[in-house]
Amino acid sequence: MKFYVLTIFPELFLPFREYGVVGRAIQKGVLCAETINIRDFALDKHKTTDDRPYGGGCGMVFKPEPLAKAIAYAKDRSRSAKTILLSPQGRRFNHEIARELAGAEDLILVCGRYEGIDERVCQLYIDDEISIGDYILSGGEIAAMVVIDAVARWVEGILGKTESAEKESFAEGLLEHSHYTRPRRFGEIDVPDVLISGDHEKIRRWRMKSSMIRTLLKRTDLLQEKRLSIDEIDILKELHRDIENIIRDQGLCSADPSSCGQ
Ligand code: 4F9
Repeated sequence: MKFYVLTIFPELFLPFREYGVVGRAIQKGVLCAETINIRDFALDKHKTTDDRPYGGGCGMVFKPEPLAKAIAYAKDRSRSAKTILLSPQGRRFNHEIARELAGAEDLILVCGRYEGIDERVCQLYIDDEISIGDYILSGGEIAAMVVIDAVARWVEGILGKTESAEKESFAEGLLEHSHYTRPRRFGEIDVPDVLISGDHEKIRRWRMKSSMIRTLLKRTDLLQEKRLSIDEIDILKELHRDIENIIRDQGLCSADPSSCGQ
């Protein structure tokens, strides 16, 4: 899969392309992220890429010509590529969109700067707009890195055998279970016994429960949207019983404090 990243700051992508999962994928040749400097397509000797807004007001606007020429150059290199603008006005990026984009051959990512890009470039050249959240960044570059990183994880041959995007958090509609590694005791907290028991079925169920508890506490919305499996419903019922028992015991306590030894 190939990304063409259109930016006035290609240097920002240098370390990003060298390290981690993205760096390894590029080295293996499964992923390509080519930066195209929009400034190279500026028409004047000062290589200007911005101009004052028609109608007045503060801030500058990305000039249409260099941007259009840079997009045309990328399109020439890959005729099937979709052109995506990173913008706070786009559809909100999530793991489903990451998965969808990973199915594309090539993508052209346009990183805006200044107050925005000339509307006519949007109308003529942009196929899709993506936002990574409701805030204004100083440019689309960091958003493009977020998109490339998340999309890359879904591309065949990028994650190792032991890491699988399918099994990751969100793919199954739940948050991931808690993780532990050595030492067995840290900060006076022990690793749960079940994880040392060697009983794979118990471990699987413990992880499922941990995942359900985390999702329930931190992202109830995910749990409400998900179609739960029979096992997952069982775990929720088990948690429900646990909570009811706690409340019942507390109830007894407040009704008759002496019964709790107080
Ligand atoms: C892009 C913000 C994507 C959020 C681009 C200024 C942006 C952004 N998600 N902010 N330029």
